[in-house]
Order: sequence, then C-alpha cells, then structure tokens
Amino acid sequence: MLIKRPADIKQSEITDRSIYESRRVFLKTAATMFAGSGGLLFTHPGEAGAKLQYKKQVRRPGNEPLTSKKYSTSYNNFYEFGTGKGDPAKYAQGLKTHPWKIKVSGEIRRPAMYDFDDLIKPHTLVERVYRLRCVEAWSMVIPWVGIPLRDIIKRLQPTSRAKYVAFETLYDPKQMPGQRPGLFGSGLQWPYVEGLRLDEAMHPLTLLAVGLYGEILPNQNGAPVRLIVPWKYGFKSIKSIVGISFTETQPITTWSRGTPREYGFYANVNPNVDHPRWSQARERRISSGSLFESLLTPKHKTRMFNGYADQVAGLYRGMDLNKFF
Ligand SMILES: Nc1nc2c(c(=O)[nH]1)N[C@H]1C(S)=C(S)[C@@H](COP(=O)(O)O)O[C@H]1N2
Ligand SMILES: [Mo]
Repeated sequence: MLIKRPADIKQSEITDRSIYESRRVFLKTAATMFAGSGGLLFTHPGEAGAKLQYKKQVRRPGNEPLTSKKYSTSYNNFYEFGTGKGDPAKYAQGLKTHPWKIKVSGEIRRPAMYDFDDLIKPHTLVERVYRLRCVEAWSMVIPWVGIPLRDIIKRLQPTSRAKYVAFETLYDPKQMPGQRPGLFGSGLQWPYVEGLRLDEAMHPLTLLAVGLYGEILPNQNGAPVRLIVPWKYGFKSIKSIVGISFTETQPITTWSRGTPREYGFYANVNPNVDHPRWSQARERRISSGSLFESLLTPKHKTRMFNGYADQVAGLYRGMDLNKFF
C-alpha cells in the first residue's frame, strides 16, 4: 500500500475513504506505478484515481482537519467546465489528459515541447498538506502530491533575463464547454493564463501538483498537472497546464485582465485588504462533515499570506500590499 494514512485524520474521513476505496476495487485496476531512478514513471498515465508513489513531507497549516476528498473533488472552480461549483465534476470527466504536451518557451536554455511524462519523470513526488483559500472566502485543507516547481525550473535552466513565469491552461472548446460562447459563458477570455514572479515560482512551497489524497488528480482538480501556490488566492493555482513560459516582463493574468480593480497580479491572501465587494477577513472552512455542517460552523479568521507569512513575507518586503494586491 503506497498510501499511509496520517495519524490525525478524523474518523469521519476514514469512513469516507474506506467506502471510496472499496468501491474502487470494482473499478478498473489501478494504473501500474513504479519508482524509477529516484523518480516516478507513469505506465498507464491519465487515470484519475490511480495510486501514486510519493515521499511524505507534511507541511501542515496548524492541525486542521483535512477537507474530505468528497468535497475537494465535487466543489470546484474550473470555469472551462462551467461556473457552478458542481459543473467541473460533471463536465470534466471526458477531458483527455494523456498524451499531454507542455510547451516550455521564452527565456530558457532549452525551449521545447515536452511530453508531460518526460517533464516530471526525473523528479521525486512529495505530499504536502496545504490550505487553499478561494477569493470567495472559503477554504479547503488538502493533501496534494506533486513536484516542487523549483526542481523543474532548475532543470530547465532559465536565462538571466527571466524574471517571471507565465502559465497557460489548455484551450479546447470541444472538450471544455465553458470556453464556448453561450450558455456556459463566464465572460472570461480563454485560455486561462496565470503568472508568478520567478522568485515566487522558485519558493520551496510552490508545487506543481499531479495528485491529491495519494492518487492521480481528478480532472475537475486540474489533471494532469496544476499549480498550487498556498499563500495566494486559489485563482493563481492554474489547472491543466499546457504552457510554461519564462519572461522578462510581468505576464497578463486572467482575472486581473477581466476585472483589474478586483484582482491583482500578486493575489496574496491578505485579511487586511478587502475585495471591493466583500471582506477577506474571515473564511468558511469546507471540512469533512456535510456541506450543511460547514455552513453552520463559525468562520475562521483569515491569516496573512494564508498562514505562511513566516516563510513568504520576505518576498514582499518593502512593497505596499494595498497597491500590489
Ligand atoms: N484553468 C483554470 N484554473 C483554475 C480555475 C479556473 O477556472 N480555470 N479556478 C481557480 C480557482 S478560482 C480556484 S479557487 C482553484 C480551485 O481549485 P480546486 O477546484 O482544485 O479546489 O482553481 C483555480 N484554477
Ligand atoms: Mo477561487
């Protein structure tokens, strides 16, 4: 068994999990995974739910209970599949995530079109428990499995001119109904694009996630590979990445292009800077009970940089965070 259960998972979640797993026994056998030379090889990639092998590196925000897998995989934002929280789980199932190419371009020694498997093969997967806080003032605590982005960037060797990293999601209206004009329309411009400063991308907390709860990412969570930047609002954590580009100038990002007054490039979680239409001081934790239960639970105070200030505040020293929101 590749998955070790953290000792502090609550009983209710264990029940959730064991029900889920016994159901899985009847599903197609999990993809065969084996550790290569320090890394991981996908032999049947792209199968959501297949087990991953990884190193546990728990970086847990406090001792908060995990959000149950049920909610982290059924209450999602992925506007390419509709704007309703339940839409991604419903409409993303047909997304073809293998083979998957990632174009690496810009200020980099060896720009190339990579096969996703080749890009991650040399690296060791790690598990990190991170809280992800949506700008809509709810948050989840999820065990992500991935590769520290810095490991990949070091291998790609950016040039000295690289100051930012730009990311792009797949554009394919045939597979992504939310990208078609009409019924599903969100008003966003496609493809979804995001960006980080190079030092943010190189920060040890920044993860390229390929799994959650020890298993390959479900499509609704951004399969086969998505970003996780735990000290920033959820919209920075771009899903289903097909492009990574190293740039000299600050890249355009989807939400700041759409509504620059409401969303900035930095998007650091900050209880002291309100969204123009609501406060960011508190958040609703989506936990392990029923959604109804989560709604009844008192809100948590939102912490500066989502609780990671001791590790990331230094990146923004001297910057006016009211201006660079
Ligand atoms: N391509 C793309 N990435 C995206 C989004 C999106 O609509 N499209 N939504 C973002 C938002 S607003 C949040 S809160 C997180 C949600 O991630 P989760 O569904 O895995 O919890 O994904 C982010 N990444
Ligand atoms: Mo979000």
